[in-house]
Amino acid sequence: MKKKVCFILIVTLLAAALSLNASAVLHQKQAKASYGSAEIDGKLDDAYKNSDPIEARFMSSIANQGTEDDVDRMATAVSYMLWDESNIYIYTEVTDSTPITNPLAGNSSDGIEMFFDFENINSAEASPIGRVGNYGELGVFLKTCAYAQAVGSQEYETVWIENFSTFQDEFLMSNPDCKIANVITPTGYISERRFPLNDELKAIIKEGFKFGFQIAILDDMTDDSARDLKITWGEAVDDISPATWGQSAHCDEILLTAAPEPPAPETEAEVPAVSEAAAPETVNPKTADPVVFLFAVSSLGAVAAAATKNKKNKNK
Ligand SMILES: [Ca+2]
Ligand SMILES: [Ca+2]
Ligand SMILES: [Ca+2]
Repeated sequence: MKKKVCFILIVTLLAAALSLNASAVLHQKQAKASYGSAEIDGKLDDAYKNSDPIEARFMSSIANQGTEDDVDRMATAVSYMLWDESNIYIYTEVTDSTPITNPLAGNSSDGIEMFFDFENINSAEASPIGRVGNYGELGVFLKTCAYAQAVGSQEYETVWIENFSTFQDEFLMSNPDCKIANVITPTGYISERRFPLNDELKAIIKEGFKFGFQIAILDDMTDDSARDLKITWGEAVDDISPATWGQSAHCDEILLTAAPEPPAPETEAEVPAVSEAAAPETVNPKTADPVVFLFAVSSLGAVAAAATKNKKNKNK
């Protein structure tokens, strides 16, 4: 009888564990994003250094003219995120050895895709293999083609992928507070951008809040407006890549933290008090020197005069 009870207990516990796992949000990695703000100018503000680096180095998918041989020279990136009461900021530096030069024929070229799952709905429960449809009412899917300005295709610099959230489509797509700075570098490009929070997000964006996030770097290696590789922060789960569109595109996790405390000011070493009476007299050399000089000259003069007088007296 005892054995039977134990068996039922184990089966129940196993079923509970499996059920918990099935509803778990698919987050494998976590990066801290510090409280702070930044100027959108393509330069790394000091505040970003308080956040964890988010490194995109996982080759998620090969498409178009891409081959396995291209993986050795794929683009890689490091990003830093900041948050404050009004905005999310993200700075990304990309190394891309195959920059494009031709005008763009679409938005799938050298650039960056970012996914923000603020409601953490990208769960295994929502879909057995991850994401379904969109990122909910508060989701954001934004994109930039980094060389858009340089190749005369400005319309692809800020790209909002529609129908991925109500928040993005209604609040962000024509919002003048959204800013972006793409800067071409000798080794690739830097992309810095910010987007404002709506009232619902302002209510939940706080220290300690966690949300789903993924970043994908698109690498066009043949200059034909068709990306060949996609490189992500997240890594494959059960052979399903974070960038397998329509199936997974799973998000990893951002944890919002406070800005670090400023270092305490150094305590000044105690200097023994010097009483006024004991304080040495200060001498101003600029004014003192001529006085001393005059005194010395007049003294010498007096001595010389006395000596001459004595001499004269002796001679007399
Ligand atoms: Ca900056
Ligand atoms: Ca490229
Ligand atoms: Ca290509």
